[in-house]
Amino acid sequence: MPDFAPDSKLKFTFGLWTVGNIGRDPFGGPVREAISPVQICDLLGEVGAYGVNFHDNDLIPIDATAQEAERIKKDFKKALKDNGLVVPMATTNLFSDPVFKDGAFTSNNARVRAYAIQKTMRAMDLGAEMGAKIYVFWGGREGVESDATKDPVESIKRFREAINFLCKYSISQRYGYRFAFEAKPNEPRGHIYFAVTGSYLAFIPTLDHPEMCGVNPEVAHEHMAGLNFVHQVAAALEAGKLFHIDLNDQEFGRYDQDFRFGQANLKHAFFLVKLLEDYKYNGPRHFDAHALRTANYDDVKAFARGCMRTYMILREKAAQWNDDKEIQSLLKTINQDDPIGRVTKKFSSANAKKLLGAPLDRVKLAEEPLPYERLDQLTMEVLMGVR
Ligand code: GCO
Ligand code: MN
Ligand code: MN
Repeated sequence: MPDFAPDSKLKFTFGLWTVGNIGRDPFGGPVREAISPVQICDLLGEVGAYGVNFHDNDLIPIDATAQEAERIKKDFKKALKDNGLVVPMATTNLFSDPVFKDGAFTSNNARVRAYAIQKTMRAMDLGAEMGAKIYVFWGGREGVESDATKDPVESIKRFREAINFLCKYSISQRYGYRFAFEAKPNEPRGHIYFAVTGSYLAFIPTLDHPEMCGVNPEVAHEHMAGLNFVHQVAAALEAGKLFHIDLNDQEFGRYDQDFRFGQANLKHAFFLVKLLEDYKYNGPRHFDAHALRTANYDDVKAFARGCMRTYMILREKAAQWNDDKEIQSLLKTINQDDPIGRVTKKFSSANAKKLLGAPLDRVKLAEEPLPYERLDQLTMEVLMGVR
């Protein structure tokens, strides 16, 4: 029996804000004592994580003095080293402070927009200092409760202006960042702009530096919108734009839950892991989740270990599925190749003529077997551990 220990090649990461979450929710205050970035690194080192990510203010409080900031950075760098952790990704907190109550890059106030860009430049400096090469943009407050309050077209233009400016800043500083946009349909705003990953995939080609920009899809966010997350990730992968991924779990139709990876929808989690492994995704696998509000720090460790272990187990299950002779033979039956397929690969008048003359009998075609019941049951049996 394999031990399913976290494999550093899979780059399992956690944010300071994830294992450091103190369990506050809209109905109640904290249930866990806050622990410092150094203590979080120790915890992550203990459970075997590969890296740690942060928002600027997870590491350095927004009101810290320059002296305090220097001390915090020094301690953090030591904690990274002591625990063998790297920082693959950094991001900006553009949502907690009251200044961002009506958005950051899309605020109606030009001075708030300028402050948001300035804060991001400083946070990019901080991320680069810690070695981050991926910079995430999650527009938590970029949205509205009422469309009376902001012009949605103007908001897209404002967001583009900010990103174009920041791409050029990264280039001018030689930071080598790749930007990853994270979509979410709602929470904390009633309606957040760029609601799904596909919205960003359409936005990226309109930027000055599309080659620097990709996406950071999150399981919970697409599930909140009732969408198939695996398909969103597939679209990003196919476009060469999957730069980062936020793994967690979420019941459909509920509040933003940020559950442990695989906790709620095991079958979706399986197909997600299978997709990432089959297509050799090699970016960080970031668990943007937090432990249940009932957890103490021992249970927080169980949560972090559980995220990684579930991924490792599902990876093994995906390999088993790919090696299963019966499953493979069913896949062969289903995926029928035929020389006619070559004709539609490329349009030419000769191919158009060939296709028009091809004897394609719709009644016979509809009779071809599609043993999907059998295939799905075998998949479930792999997952349930009886194969
Ligand atoms: C959320 C988001 C955030 C972002 C983070 C990084 O629902 O709150 O998932 O956790 O991922 O701010 O930008
Ligand atoms: Mn989220
Ligand atoms: Mn996230």
